[in-house]
Amino acid sequence: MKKILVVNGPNLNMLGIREPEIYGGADYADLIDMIKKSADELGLEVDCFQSNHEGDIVDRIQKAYFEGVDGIVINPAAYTHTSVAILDALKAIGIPAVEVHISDINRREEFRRVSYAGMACEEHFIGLGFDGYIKALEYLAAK
Ligand code: CA2
Repeated sequence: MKKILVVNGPNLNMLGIREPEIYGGADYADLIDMIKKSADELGLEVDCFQSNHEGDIVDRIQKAYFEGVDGIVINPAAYTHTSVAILDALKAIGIPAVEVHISDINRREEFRRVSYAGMACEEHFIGLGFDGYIKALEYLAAK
Protein backbone atom coordinates (compact mmCIF):
# COMPACT_ATOMS: atom_id res chain seq x y z
CA MET A 1 0.00 0.00 0.00
CA LYS A 2 1.44 3.41 -0.98
CA LYS A 3 2.06 5.79 1.91
CA ILE A 4 1.02 9.40 1.30
CA LEU A 5 1.70 12.39 3.53
CA VAL A 6 -0.65 15.38 3.28
CA VAL A 7 0.86 18.61 4.62
CA ASN A 8 -1.22 21.73 5.29
CA GLY A 9 0.34 25.03 6.30
CA PRO A 10 -0.65 27.96 8.49
CA ASN A 11 -4.27 28.94 9.10
CA LEU A 12 -5.74 26.06 7.12
CA ASN A 13 -6.97 24.75 10.50
CA MET A 14 -9.20 27.87 10.51
CA LEU A 15 -11.04 26.96 7.29
CA GLY A 16 -14.77 27.60 7.38
CA ILE A 17 -14.46 30.34 9.98
CA ARG A 18 -13.98 33.34 7.65
CA GLU A 19 -13.62 34.15 3.93
CA PRO A 20 -16.02 31.42 2.70
CA GLU A 21 -16.17 33.28 -0.63
CA ILE A 22 -12.49 32.38 -1.16
CA TYR A 23 -12.07 29.03 0.62
CA GLY A 24 -15.65 27.67 0.82
CA GLY A 25 -17.80 27.00 3.86
CA ALA A 26 -16.42 23.61 4.91
CA ASP A 27 -13.99 23.37 7.81
CA TYR A 28 -10.63 21.65 8.33
CA ALA A 29 -12.23 18.54 9.88
CA ASP A 30 -14.41 18.21 6.75
CA LEU A 31 -11.28 18.44 4.59
CA ILE A 32 -9.51 15.69 6.55
CA ASP A 33 -12.62 13.45 6.43
CA MET A 34 -12.77 13.90 2.66
CA ILE A 35 -9.04 13.15 2.23
CA LYS A 36 -9.26 9.99 4.39
CA LYS A 37 -12.36 8.72 2.56
CA SER A 38 -10.77 9.32 -0.82
CA ALA A 39 -7.47 7.67 0.26
CA ASP A 40 -9.44 4.59 1.40
CA GLU A 41 -11.18 4.37 -1.97
CA LEU A 42 -7.84 4.68 -3.79
CA GLY A 43 -6.14 2.10 -1.54
CA LEU A 44 -3.68 4.60 -0.10
CA GLU A 45 -2.39 4.89 3.46
CA VAL A 46 -2.62 8.58 4.35
CA ASP A 47 -1.21 10.68 7.17
CA CYS A 48 -2.44 14.29 7.48
CA PHE A 49 -0.28 16.95 9.13
CA GLN A 50 -1.07 20.63 9.73
CA SER A 51 1.17 23.23 11.33
CA ASN A 52 1.36 26.99 11.69
CA HIS A 53 5.17 26.77 12.07
CA GLU A 54 7.62 26.70 9.19
CA GLY A 55 10.29 24.65 11.00
CA ASP A 56 7.73 22.03 12.06
CA ILE A 57 6.69 21.65 8.42
CA VAL A 58 10.36 21.23 7.40
CA ASP A 59 10.80 18.62 10.18
CA ARG A 60 7.71 16.69 9.05
CA ILE A 61 8.88 16.68 5.42
CA GLN A 62 12.32 15.38 6.48
CA LYS A 63 10.69 12.68 8.65
CA ALA A 64 8.77 11.45 5.59
CA TYR A 65 12.10 10.42 4.02
CA PHE A 66 12.93 8.11 6.95
CA GLU A 67 9.37 6.70 7.02
CA GLY A 68 9.54 5.60 3.38
CA VAL A 69 6.68 7.83 2.30
CA ASP A 70 5.86 7.37 -1.41
CA GLY A 71 4.25 10.72 -2.15
CA ILE A 72 3.49 14.11 -0.62
CA VAL A 73 0.48 16.37 -1.13
CA ILE A 74 1.32 19.84 0.10
CA ASN A 75 -0.57 23.07 0.57
CA PRO A 76 2.01 25.27 2.32
CA ALA A 77 -0.58 28.09 2.58
CA ALA A 78 1.15 31.47 3.15
CA TYR A 79 4.59 29.76 3.28
CA THR A 80 4.05 28.94 -0.40
CA HIS A 81 5.05 32.49 -1.23
CA THR A 82 7.94 32.91 1.22
CA SER A 83 9.59 29.65 2.21
CA VAL A 84 12.82 28.59 0.57
CA ALA A 85 13.23 26.25 3.58
CA ILE A 86 10.16 24.21 2.56
CA LEU A 87 11.33 24.21 -1.08
CA ASP A 88 14.77 22.93 0.02
CA ALA A 89 13.22 20.26 2.28
CA LEU A 90 11.13 18.92 -0.61
CA LYS A 91 14.21 18.93 -2.86
CA ALA A 92 16.34 17.27 -0.16
CA ILE A 93 14.05 14.25 0.26
CA GLY A 94 13.26 13.78 -3.44
CA ILE A 95 9.84 12.20 -2.82
CA PRO A 96 7.26 12.98 -5.57
CA ALA A 97 5.28 15.98 -4.37
CA VAL A 98 2.07 17.59 -5.59
CA GLU A 99 1.12 21.19 -4.80
CA VAL A 100 -2.48 22.02 -3.93
CA HIS A 101 -4.17 25.38 -3.39
CA ILE A 102 -7.85 25.75 -2.63
CA SER A 103 -8.03 29.20 -4.23
CA ASP A 104 -6.53 30.25 -7.56
CA ILE A 105 -3.32 31.93 -6.39
CA ASN A 106 -2.70 33.23 -9.92
CA ARG A 107 -5.88 35.33 -9.87
CA ARG A 108 -5.40 36.98 -6.47
CA GLU A 109 -2.85 39.47 -5.12
CA GLU A 110 0.45 39.75 -7.01
CA PHE A 111 2.43 38.38 -4.02
CA ARG A 112 0.55 35.05 -4.23
CA ARG A 113 1.77 34.36 -7.78
CA VAL A 114 5.18 33.12 -6.66
CA SER A 115 5.26 29.56 -5.31
CA TYR A 116 8.60 28.41 -3.93
CA ALA A 117 7.37 24.98 -2.82
CA GLY A 118 5.74 24.54 -6.22
CA MET A 119 9.21 24.56 -7.81
CA ALA A 120 9.87 21.18 -6.17
CA CYS A 121 6.46 19.71 -7.11
CA GLU A 122 5.83 17.62 -10.20
CA GLU A 123 2.10 18.40 -10.43
CA HIS A 124 -0.12 21.29 -9.31
CA PHE A 125 -3.87 21.49 -8.63
CA ILE A 126 -4.71 25.13 -8.12
CA GLY A 127 -8.08 26.78 -7.53
CA LEU A 128 -10.16 23.59 -7.52
CA GLY A 129 -11.30 23.93 -3.90
CA PHE A 130 -11.03 20.76 -1.79
CA ASP A 131 -11.21 18.69 -5.01
CA GLY A 132 -7.56 19.62 -5.63
CA TYR A 133 -6.55 17.30 -2.77
CA ILE A 134 -8.52 14.42 -4.33
CA LYS A 135 -6.92 15.07 -7.73
CA ALA A 136 -3.50 15.06 -6.06
CA LEU A 137 -4.21 11.71 -4.34
CA GLU A 138 -5.47 10.27 -7.64
CA TYR A 139 -2.31 11.51 -9.39
CA LEU A 140 -0.02 9.88 -6.81
CA ALA A 141 -2.08 6.65 -6.77
CA ALA A 142 -1.73 6.36 -10.55
CA LYS A 143 2.06 6.79 -10.57
O1 CA2 B 1 -5.67 28.78 -1.62
C1 CA2 B 1 -4.94 28.19 -0.82
O2 CA2 B 1 -5.04 26.99 -0.57
C2 CA2 B 1 -3.88 28.98 -0.03
O3 CA2 B 1 -2.75 28.15 0.15
C3 CA2 B 1 -4.52 29.34 1.30
C4 CA2 B 1 -3.66 30.23 2.18
C5 CA2 B 1 -3.14 31.44 1.39
O4 CA2 B 1 -2.20 32.17 2.16
C6 CA2 B 1 -2.46 31.03 0.07
O5 CA2 B 1 -2.05 32.18 -0.63
C7 CA2 B 1 -3.42 30.22 -0.79
C8 CA2 B 1 -4.48 30.72 3.40
C9 CA2 B 1 -4.86 29.57 4.34
C10 CA2 B 1 -6.16 29.73 5.07
O6 CA2 B 1 -6.48 31.06 5.43
C11 CA2 B 1 -7.67 31.35 6.05
C12 CA2 B 1 -8.06 32.66 6.03
C13 CA2 B 1 -9.25 33.03 6.64
C14 CA2 B 1 -10.04 32.09 7.27
C15 CA2 B 1 -9.65 30.78 7.29
C16 CA2 B 1 -8.46 30.40 6.69
